[in-house]
Amino acid sequence: MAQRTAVVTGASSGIGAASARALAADGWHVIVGARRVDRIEALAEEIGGTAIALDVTDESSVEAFCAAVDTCDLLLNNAGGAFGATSIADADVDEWQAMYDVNVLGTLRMTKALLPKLIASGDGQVITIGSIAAREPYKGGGGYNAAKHAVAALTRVLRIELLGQPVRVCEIDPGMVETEFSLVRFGGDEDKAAKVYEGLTPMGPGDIADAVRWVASRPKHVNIDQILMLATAQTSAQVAHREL
Ligand code: 8X3
Repeated sequence: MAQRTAVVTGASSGIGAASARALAADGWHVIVGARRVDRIEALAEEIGGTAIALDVTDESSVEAFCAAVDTCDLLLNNAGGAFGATSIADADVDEWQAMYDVNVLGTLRMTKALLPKLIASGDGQVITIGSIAAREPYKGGGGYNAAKHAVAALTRVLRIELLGQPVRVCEIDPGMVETEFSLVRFGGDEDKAAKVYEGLTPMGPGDIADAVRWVASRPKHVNIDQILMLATAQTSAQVAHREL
């Protein structure tokens, strides 16, 4: 059988990079996309994949990226993130706009552009990295909760609309994973970012990559619809046991 191709967005770090490594180890040819080209080029070299510049918030970048993808059997929608943790009263509309653009419209752009190739695969899969924030509103979650709830809605609608087509759809919703996520959310403030994981063991990118590779390797007649993954030390977005 010809080598199968996976596209991973947001592959320059964190869950995206770990998933690209895991999929490559399972025999996939992985096309890694991100804005930070130096990082994805190094990753592609390491895993025998292909690096292509990608900004999921930019229509022409998505178009150029997808035009360079000949075949696609798996799309991992991983690019996304949170910007800020302010209350609704103090919400910054530009931050909300940016979160909507990268999380929701980024997932939409990529999925829409690659869908014909995923269908043509005869056994396509879309795996979207959501979040506990897609299931549970929390204080300071505002724009990120709204965006990730929308990502979940998009993913679940896609599953319904593709019924009868050869494309499986899965949503993986992680809780605390130590990546650049909190650093980005808090605008580079390392102290604030470190506090999120203080006194507990968060999940690592590799833990989520394990789920991705497991979902990706189920047989064609099995669709893993949704997975919620939390660190053992948390029972919801803001309830955690910390040994301080
Ligand atoms: C990241 C997890 O708890 O910050 O998606 O929303 S959380």
